[in-house]
Amino acid sequence: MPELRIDGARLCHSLEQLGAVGSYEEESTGLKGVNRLALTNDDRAGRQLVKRWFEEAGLTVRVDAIGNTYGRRAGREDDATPVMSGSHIDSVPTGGRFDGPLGVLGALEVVRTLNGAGVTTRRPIEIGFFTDEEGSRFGTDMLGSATACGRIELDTALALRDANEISVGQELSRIGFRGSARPRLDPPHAFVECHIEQGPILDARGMELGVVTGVQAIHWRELTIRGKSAHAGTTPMELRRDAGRAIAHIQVALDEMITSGRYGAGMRATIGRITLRPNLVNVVPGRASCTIDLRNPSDEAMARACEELRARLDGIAQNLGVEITGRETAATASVSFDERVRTLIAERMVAAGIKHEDILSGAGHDAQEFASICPAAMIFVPGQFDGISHNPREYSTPEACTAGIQILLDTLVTLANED
Ligand code: HGY
Ligand code: MN
Ligand code: MN
Repeated sequence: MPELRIDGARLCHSLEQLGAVGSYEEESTGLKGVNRLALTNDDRAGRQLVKRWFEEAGLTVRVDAIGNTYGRRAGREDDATPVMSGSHIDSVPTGGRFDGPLGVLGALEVVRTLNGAGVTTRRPIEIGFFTDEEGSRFGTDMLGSATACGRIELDTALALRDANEISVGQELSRIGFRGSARPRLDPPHAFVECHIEQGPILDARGMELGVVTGVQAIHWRELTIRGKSAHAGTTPMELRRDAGRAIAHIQVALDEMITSGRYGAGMRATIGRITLRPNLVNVVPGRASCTIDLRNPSDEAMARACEELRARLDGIAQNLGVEITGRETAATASVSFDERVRTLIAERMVAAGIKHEDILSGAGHDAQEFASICPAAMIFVPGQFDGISHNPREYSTPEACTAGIQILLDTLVTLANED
């Protein structure tokens, strides 16, 4: 087996090219961000570009009924169970160039390197990108990979609607990515994803890469608060039913739940989106909505926190005379990645003399869906500027990206050549 070295310049060039699709200039800084919201025209353009690259790399491409797009590289024993790798190319509206594309284009770089070396593996290798990993538009994260691995039924996924009541199914048809392949995957031999850490830990500890131990539990909720609009000057406080004030109380309740320590040091809560109506300076908001994103490494603590949150919401509604209704939009239990594959990854990092450590993922990833059907694991690449992500400042160095994808190649080739 010739020594296989990925082409870091080619990888970074592909990241630049894809990063230019759906790019925008952040007014305040002039920085280039990425807005490839799921199933928009920009997402379509990104999908078409990567799908063409898959075809140019000689892969057999298929698109499934939820828009997941796979490229298959034949193995010597082509009916052997494939080894898989991939991630997502949709972004949050204020995204960066690396979140998702590093895993998709890194897997493509592995294929391009094998092609260049004329190396065939025993097992087939399948690479892909999954629909709407971010959940920013249709409300639930890992939509495509969850459908591929069976956590979400296809019909449920297709029926999800965005804020304008447009469904996933309609948009997939509109952008030409509503494929015919069945979305439910047969369990692959293994699934490995390379992704940026999206946080400050690895860089702060001087680590070059991370071996991901698992993903923490995630719980998303959308709340609607109904009160009564009133004049801000003439309405005494005790007569108000202020929907906006309810959100302030919810934030204070979440703060108290976190600082109490009742749910462990790892508990995190975010109210990321707030809308007020009529949203005017001199009118008490009669209606409001907000999202709550809870994260916790412990499923048990997450369940207790959700329980207390429900009770807190009832109390706030009663005290302020408002109605609070809500729906859970995402709920994934904590996931542990496969010991054997993690060890295999760590051994390659040791052999390459790469400083690395184990790390729990704070963010959700497609690999966590695969953990329910096959041995799955992840490689983390550290980011600069405290690892900021979901932001135009998102940046990982070419050296870090190259190191991460080189380990991805070494790992995938080992897995694809084993019995
Ligand atoms: O929200 C997350 O953890 C991921 O970025 N979808
Ligand atoms: Mn991601
Ligand atoms: Mn993300």
